[in-house]
Amino acid sequence: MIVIRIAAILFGVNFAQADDYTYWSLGATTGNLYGLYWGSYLSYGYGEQSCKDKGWKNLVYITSYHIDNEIADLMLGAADYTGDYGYWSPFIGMTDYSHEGWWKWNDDIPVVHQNWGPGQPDNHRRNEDCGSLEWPMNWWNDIDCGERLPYICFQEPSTASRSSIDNRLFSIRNFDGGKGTQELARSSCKKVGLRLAVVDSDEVITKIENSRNPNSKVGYWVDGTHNCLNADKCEGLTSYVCEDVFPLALEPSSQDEDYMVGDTIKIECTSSVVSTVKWQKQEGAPTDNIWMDPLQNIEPGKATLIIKSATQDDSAKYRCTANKDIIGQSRAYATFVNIRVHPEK
Ligand SMILES: [Ca+2]
Ligand SMILES: [Ca+2]
Repeated sequence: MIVIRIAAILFGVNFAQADDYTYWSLGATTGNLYGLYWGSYLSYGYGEQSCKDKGWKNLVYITSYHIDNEIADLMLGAADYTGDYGYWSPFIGMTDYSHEGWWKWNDDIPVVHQNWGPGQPDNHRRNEDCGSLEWPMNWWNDIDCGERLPYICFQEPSTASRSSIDNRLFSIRNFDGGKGTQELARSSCKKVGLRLAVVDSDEVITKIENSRNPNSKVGYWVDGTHNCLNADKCEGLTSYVCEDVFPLALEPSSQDEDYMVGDTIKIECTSSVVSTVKWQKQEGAPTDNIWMDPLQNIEPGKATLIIKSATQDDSAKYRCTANKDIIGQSRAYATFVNIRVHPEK
């Protein structure tokens, strides 16, 4: 029987200088997740690309007044978070550059719901083809696409909150100074580029419970259908559980582990987020933990393991790894495939 375990695991977290500041909020009505980025100001095209590279759908599409309200919540939260209550003008995902005056959201969705500021869009100097949000007015302006601005990314709930349990990563953390509130737990997760774990199924509870020290009697703050786990009362807790917002998924192309000597083996490993992906082969005893780079073809977001004429020496555990950078931290993910090369009969 062929069994492949696809386990995304977290095996390294490096803390480095944050250079991509972000603030997230979950839309109360739509379930969309929004992220405001202000670490590096980008032109419209680079902002759009940055959203996609980070695993978001795109720059935000504000297609209803519900989303206007959710964006207001995001911006109010970001102001509180940064202490900056002044003027912000982040890019949103709309342009009229293909046809002057015909505004569209990036996926060619016509702009029906409108929230323009007074006198906008005015195509000032005949050179304003990209949309921005003007805060705290919370209305839109058309602006030069080459301006460098903060930007708002979004993700719809299908992938924001319902990604496979295998790919969701949770980490239990302790408050620096003893006890803390759920609100402090939320902001502590955000500070390291995570969110307070969203409990939306029993599987999530099982996964978190399996990752805690079984002897621990400590309760944890979470979000979602429960406010805390492992505690009689949700108060005075010293720990909380953070969750990666967009866990990176790695998918090997082949479910086939068994080969014969002389076979050609090609296994692609594809990442759900644009990142550098690479195969490694385990050498020596498993406890030595030595990983070497085998022959492979590396492209953005994908690596293809190539074994041209397999020998029994190629029998080994292989891992496909990728890194995701978020708020100046690098998180490493891996998925494993065991290859067995059998002698000819
Ligand atoms: Ca225009
Ligand atoms: Ca304008």
